[in-house]
Amino acid sequence: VANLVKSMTNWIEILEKIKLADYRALARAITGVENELDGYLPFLSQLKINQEIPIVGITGPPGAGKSTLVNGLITEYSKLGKRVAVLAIDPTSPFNFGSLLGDRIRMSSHFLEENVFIRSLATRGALGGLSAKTIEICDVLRAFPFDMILVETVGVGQSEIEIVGLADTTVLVLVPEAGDEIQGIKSGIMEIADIFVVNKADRAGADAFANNIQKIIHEKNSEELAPAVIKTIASKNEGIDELVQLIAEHKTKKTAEKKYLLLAEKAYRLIQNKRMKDINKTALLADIQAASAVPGFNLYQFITNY
Ligand SMILES: Nc1nc2c(ncn2[C@@H]2O[C@H](COP(=O)(O)OP(=O)(O)OP(=O)(O)O)[C@@H](O)[C@H]2O)c(=O)[nH]1
Ligand SMILES: [Mg+2]
Repeated sequence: VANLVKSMTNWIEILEKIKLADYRALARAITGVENELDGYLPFLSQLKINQEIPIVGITGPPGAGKSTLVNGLITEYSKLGKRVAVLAIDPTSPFNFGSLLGDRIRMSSHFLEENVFIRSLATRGALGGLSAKTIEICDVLRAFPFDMILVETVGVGQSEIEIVGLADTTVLVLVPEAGDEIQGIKSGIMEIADIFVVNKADRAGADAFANNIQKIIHEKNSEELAPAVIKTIASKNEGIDELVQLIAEHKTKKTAEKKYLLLAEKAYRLIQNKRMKDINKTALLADIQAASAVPGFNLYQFITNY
């Protein structure tokens, strides 16, 4: 009991400090939520979450240039005096924004320290996939006075679909070489993106690829609802200002309906996680091993015990 009280006192302190834009408290809160430290649920219920802070999901295949784009976006938003949080989920390459930023922008580190918060989150293998604690951590970030939250996820299959339930705006980053994968894109990812970015437009085939995407989009959507397609060269900071513009426009266009849909989607996932909480995968494996050794084992009978 003493321990619990102690950590609760901590949480209250953290809560107060987050309101005052204390980055260290924010980092501690995220760690606490990520590891489900005692008292994290009451902490979450006490948060004053600003739903107006936009969450922009940046997704796409490995190496498409997502981090480079995020870096460019940070630069643009910083120029506009905005405070930005970046959440990198399961980054395939170690995040080294320090060096990225050092190379590309000669911005005072003081400014960066005050206006940019970067955090990676490992969720691979976690029960429930991408959203293990992503929703909660984004909400912690929205209790802090950020102007914008960027979430980078490597999109291979399910994860880019999941980002849609989280982000207000989903940016799908593709590269011209993805041409042969366009079939795969058609069959699902196509529906999720609000903005298509054809990055590495310095490479051959970018125009043809962008036109191809345009064609598919316009077959499926009315003129008004068709997602935008732009070409960028993230490594040269080309097209970033246009992307900033498109993100802002999408925010204004976003309907109230989508807002409720998003909230319902998040609630669904949180409830799902809550209900599955007592299911231990390792124990499940052991149970099923024992049970399936018995002749006549039936999976449907087996799960009725759960
Ligand atoms: N030619 C060219 N290279 C680029 C461009 N944008 C990024 N790159 C390079 O592509 C490589 C991958 O870029 P990242 O930004 O790390 O890509 P990512 O999508 O974040 O990669 P993961 O997080 O590992 O999935 C780097 O070497 C970048 O310098 C571009 O517009 N043109
Ligand atoms: Mg990356």
